[in-house]
Parts: sequence; C-alpha cells; structure tokens
Amino acid sequence: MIKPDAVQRGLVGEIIKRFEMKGFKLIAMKFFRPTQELLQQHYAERSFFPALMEYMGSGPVVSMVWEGLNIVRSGRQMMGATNPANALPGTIRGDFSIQTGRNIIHGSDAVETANKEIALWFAET
Ligand code: IDP
Ligand code: MG
Repeated sequence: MIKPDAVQRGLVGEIIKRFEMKGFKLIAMKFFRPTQELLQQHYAERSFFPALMEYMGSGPVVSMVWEGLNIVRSGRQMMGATNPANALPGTIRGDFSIQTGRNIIHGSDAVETANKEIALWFAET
C-alpha cells in the first residue's frame, strides 16, 4: 500500500514502476481515503497510536495486490527497513523517506498476513 505521504509527494508511479520492473504482476488496485474503522482493523495491535491513525487517514492511499514468486519476501526487501534511517539505499524507503512516522509504503509481512489484509482492504462493500 502506498501511504498518504507518498501519494501527496507524487511517488505513486515510481513505486508501482519498481514492482513492475522487478517482474511482479499487479492484480488489484484501489485508490481511496481509508476510514478510521478500517485502519483500526488493519493496525489492530497498534491502533492505540493516534499519530499512526492520523497519518494513515490523512489522505488517499493506493492499496494493491501484487502476485509473483516470493512476492511477500521480495516486496519487504524492496521496501526496506521500517525506520528509513536503517533502510538501505536502493530500497523504496531508503531512497525516498527519512523517518518511521512517514515511511511512505506498507507491505504485508507474511503470506498469512497478506491474505488477511487483502480480505480486509478488498472486501465487497
Ligand atoms: P512495517 O510497516 O515495516 O511492517 P511495523 O512495525 O509493522 O512496520 O509498523 C507499522 C507502521 O507503524 C510503520 O510502517 C510505521 O508507519 C508505524 N510505526 C511503527 N513504529 C513507529 C514509531 O516508532 N514511530 C512512528 N511510527 C511508527
Ligand atoms: Mg508491519
């Protein structure tokens, strides 16, 4: 998911391009401003951090489903460390962000998590 700060900064194309150039396949995409209710479900154990909920609800996000061999592991590597100060150059966070509170992208951390997050973010409404 491309977070609101990356949308605002015009990084949508750059981020999608990296996954496409790597060879992964985009199979679903949504552009919308998430509700606080959705964010609380997504960040269940962290939803008591008001700054995180405010940041993630501050504007539209691009939520996506990417498909391909080892997509979860590779995707996490392409994103870089949670704290951009520790994210290597060449990673998305390493190249385009500075601090954890504005780290521009979310990626599922395991296949099981991905399945839950896809069900949540792409639920029929
Ligand atoms: P991840 O996004 O790399 O999986 P998590 O530990 O799952 O990292 O944290 C979820 C999100 O919560 C982070 O991407 C970041 O936006 C926010 N976050 C985590 N720790 C901090 C912090 O110490 N300060 C500010 N925001 C944080
Ligand atoms: Mg996480």
